[in-house]
Amino acid sequence: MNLPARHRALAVAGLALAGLLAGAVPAATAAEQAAVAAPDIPVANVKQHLADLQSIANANGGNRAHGRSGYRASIDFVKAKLDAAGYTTTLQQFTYNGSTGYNLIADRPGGDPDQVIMAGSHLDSVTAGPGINDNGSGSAAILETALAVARTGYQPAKHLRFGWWGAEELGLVGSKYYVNNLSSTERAKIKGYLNFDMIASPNPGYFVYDDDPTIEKTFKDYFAGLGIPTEIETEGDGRSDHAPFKNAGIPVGGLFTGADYTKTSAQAQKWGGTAGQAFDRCYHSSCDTTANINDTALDRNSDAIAHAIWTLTSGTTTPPAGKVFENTTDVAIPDNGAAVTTSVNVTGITGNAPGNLAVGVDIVHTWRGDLVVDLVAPDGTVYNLKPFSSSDSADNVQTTYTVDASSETANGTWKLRVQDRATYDTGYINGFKLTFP
Ligand code: DTR
Ligand code: CA
Ligand code: ZN
Ligand code: ZN
Repeated sequence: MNLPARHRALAVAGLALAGLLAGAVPAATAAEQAAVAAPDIPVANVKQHLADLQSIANANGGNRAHGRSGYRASIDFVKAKLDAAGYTTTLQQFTYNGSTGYNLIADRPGGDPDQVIMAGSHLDSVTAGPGINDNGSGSAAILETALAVARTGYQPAKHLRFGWWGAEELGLVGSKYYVNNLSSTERAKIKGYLNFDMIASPNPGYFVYDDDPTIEKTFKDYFAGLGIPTEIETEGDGRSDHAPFKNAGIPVGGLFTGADYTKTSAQAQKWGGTAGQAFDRCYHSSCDTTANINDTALDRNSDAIAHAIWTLTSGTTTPPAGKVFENTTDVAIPDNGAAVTTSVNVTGITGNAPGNLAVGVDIVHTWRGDLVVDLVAPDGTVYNLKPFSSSDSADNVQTTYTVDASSETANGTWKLRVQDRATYDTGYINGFKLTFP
């Protein structure tokens, strides 16, 4: 809108009044507020949780291990944030090696109680150090995702539950205790468990657990949409907290960026980083501090976690039919400036795109009338999704467009192009998603 902010309110009032007189100015319809892609998880927030866990270790003998004060302080830290965000939290106690251990379970009120989707991470460290990658990274990422569910007001169709496990380093003690103490009825309600243990290794790989195919596909399609290759996690099923769930017959999945194994030259070719060096040289060491985190891996995996939780808790028992290619990296839109783009790399689709290509657009921007939004096909063909409109004062473009892209080859890089053509309102691209039937 090309009016100074101080005049905008008057303009809006004028339009509203005109609307009342001449039929209401159309507010965004429910269809226009169609289901929004999972939000971008701000990596700065995740890093702040890691800094807080580092401070806790510093104040408690340098670690956050089972039976030590640093672990209970970590539990209290996470619980306080979840209580404040409206979660129903439960502290489950157990004893191991003569010390009291704790699992923290957090339930999001609502959703189908007979269909539970659970995400978990172990919160304990080894005694040698603060355990920021192992496993502050997983714990902080699911904490921020839980806070994002509350922040956005997302209402999962299925019941969403989170778990932070104690004494994983001593043999998956906390998660085993939790699963063993589920009644058969409660256990049968858990339709999926997602595990996140070491998701920001400094020399990262992008590994996806090859257990439940639906969960695996959800993660692999997400990374494919970003053009990031993944590998199957092959270090062994028994190596983290998904094992007790899998042994109980619950579908499991998860993400991993590698521990003390060495990155090969082929892996360094596809992911960058250093061949011949461990994914995490500080594994189970005192140097596993906030300096032992790869921010890009933390960001990508946090966003992948949110994508999976939004997808798997939606009304369908499987991800949307077909292949989804999505990018949730934020892109700032310059006020009254040059167009910006975000893209997805479509692979594995034979032939042309469909006549009903679903284009999910999520743009956070005041006075959306300023914006022109286009889909640009791999060959450069432009499909206008939204024209400039001097009178559309509503905020945000969060909807799914259907485009006849049948003349386009499906595979390749598709772009969402956005330009702000008036001053005084700003925003950013929050997400772009293509769904092929
Ligand atoms: N046992 C985990 C680290 C670990 C090793 N391999 C995997 C595979 C999948 C997840 C985690 C791991 C720990 O030290 O916490
Ligand atoms: Ca992010
Ligand atoms: Zn460990
Ligand atoms: Zn771990």
